[in-house]
Amino acid sequence: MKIFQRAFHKDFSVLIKDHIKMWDRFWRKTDILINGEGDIQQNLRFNIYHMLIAGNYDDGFSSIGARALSGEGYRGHVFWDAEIFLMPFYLLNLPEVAKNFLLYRYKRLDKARELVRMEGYRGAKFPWESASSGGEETPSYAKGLDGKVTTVLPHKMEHHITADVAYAVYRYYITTGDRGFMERYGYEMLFETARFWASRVKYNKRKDRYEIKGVIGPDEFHTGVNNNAFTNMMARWNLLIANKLFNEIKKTPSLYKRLKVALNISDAEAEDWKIIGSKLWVNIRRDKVIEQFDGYFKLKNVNLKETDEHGIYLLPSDLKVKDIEKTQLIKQADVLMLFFLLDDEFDLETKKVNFGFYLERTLHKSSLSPSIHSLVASKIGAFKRAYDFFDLSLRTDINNIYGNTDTGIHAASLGGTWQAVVFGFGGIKMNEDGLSINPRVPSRWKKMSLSLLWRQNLIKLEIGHFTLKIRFSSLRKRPVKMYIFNKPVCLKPERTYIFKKEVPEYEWYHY
Ligand code: IFM
Repeated sequence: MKIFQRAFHKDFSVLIKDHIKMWDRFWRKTDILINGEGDIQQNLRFNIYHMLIAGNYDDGFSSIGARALSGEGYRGHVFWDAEIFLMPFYLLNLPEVAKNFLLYRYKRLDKARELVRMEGYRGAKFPWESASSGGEETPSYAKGLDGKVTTVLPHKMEHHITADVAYAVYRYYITTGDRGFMERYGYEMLFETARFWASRVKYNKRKDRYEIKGVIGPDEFHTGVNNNAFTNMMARWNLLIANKLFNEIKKTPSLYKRLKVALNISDAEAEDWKIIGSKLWVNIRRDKVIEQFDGYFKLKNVNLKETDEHGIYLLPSDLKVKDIEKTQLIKQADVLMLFFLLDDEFDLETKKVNFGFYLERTLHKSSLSPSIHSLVASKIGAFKRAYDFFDLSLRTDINNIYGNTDTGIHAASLGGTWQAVVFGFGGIKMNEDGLSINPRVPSRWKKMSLSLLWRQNLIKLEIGHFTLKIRFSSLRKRPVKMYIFNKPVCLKPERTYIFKKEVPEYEWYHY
């Protein structure tokens, strides 16, 4: 309000000058320069522009809805799209906005506590679709693939959102190093979400393992499934990180005492998080294929053949929409999401085998799917696929790929596409012990240049096929540890370093 009042009293010529200056600053911070083909640069800027106009810092009053600021689709509701798909763009460019995403959730933590109490669980559980109050806003009906309105159950079952928010909290912490945030909000969010999972699991005595029954994973074609691998692995991560952090804060007795008392957590409860997390069940076949949920392998395997003009598999004409759930066909990346979020927990072979397996079964009926496929394809060296999926994701709204851009921009695909460029092609990874950069620039591009903020260091990168030029400025003037082309290095501020990559790895892996 104050900003508006001040603006009203200013001369237009001053306002326009400030406006241009501000946009200039935004673009200098966030632009990615591509020396490459066609309209890629323009389309990427279209993506970045839409993220820039939607990003805000309002002390957690709002977050970003599934259609950003451009339309009324999903009634402006906030999904996991915000923390998992969009947030990384802000995190590495405008961390205050990323913090705002998390404050939005924190300010609704009491509501999330109320949600679990109503369902007989403990801790806090975020709603699948969230708006102003923080209550569950998901409608119980939606249009199916055939255009018919049917009842849906994500509000009752799509529980992975709770671990997704927890994951974003920790990602914010390792990227910014913002301990103040953790002490005021972050630990509480991680402990309360772990508590939810600890009450949500069921112990299978006969098999000595914990299970999570009756959920919907990212693939919304299959409802009420047991042990969805993505949900279980994310819950496991949530429980284990909460246990680790709980033990870590013991080194700061005042904080430990304050949180223990405020949240009524005993040491034994935090130990249980570790035990439950370590025994959460995920079925991995001998050939390393991860079963999306219990019984998935027994479902009918449909041999997809025909594709549309974008190379996406078409639903066979003799398959009725109501029968999809009886098949192995999936709506969007589900198991593959694990390689994107929990990369280090899987070896390369597991990633390759699963990519091949699920690629043949995915219909990409959600705009969240192509960018994740691009990212995972980059990780396993399937570069042609990585590029094609990136290109498709990039054009989601410019080319109205899903036919519903009139209801708004697909926000998750904006952020997902950005991540396909920065984390996929740029090979950037935020690890606890340092930033890792292992780029694989597409063969069609000469180079790409970008900058990012890592723990208050502004890092500028120029990435070619064989070289990586890097320079950073820092208020703290301290050297920074990084991993470049998988080798540990310690770089000093205000110096230019050039690293050489020995082998270009174009398209060495084919799918
Ligand atoms: O969050 C997504 C979900 O994964 C698939 N359906 C659309 C939602 C909003 O974009």
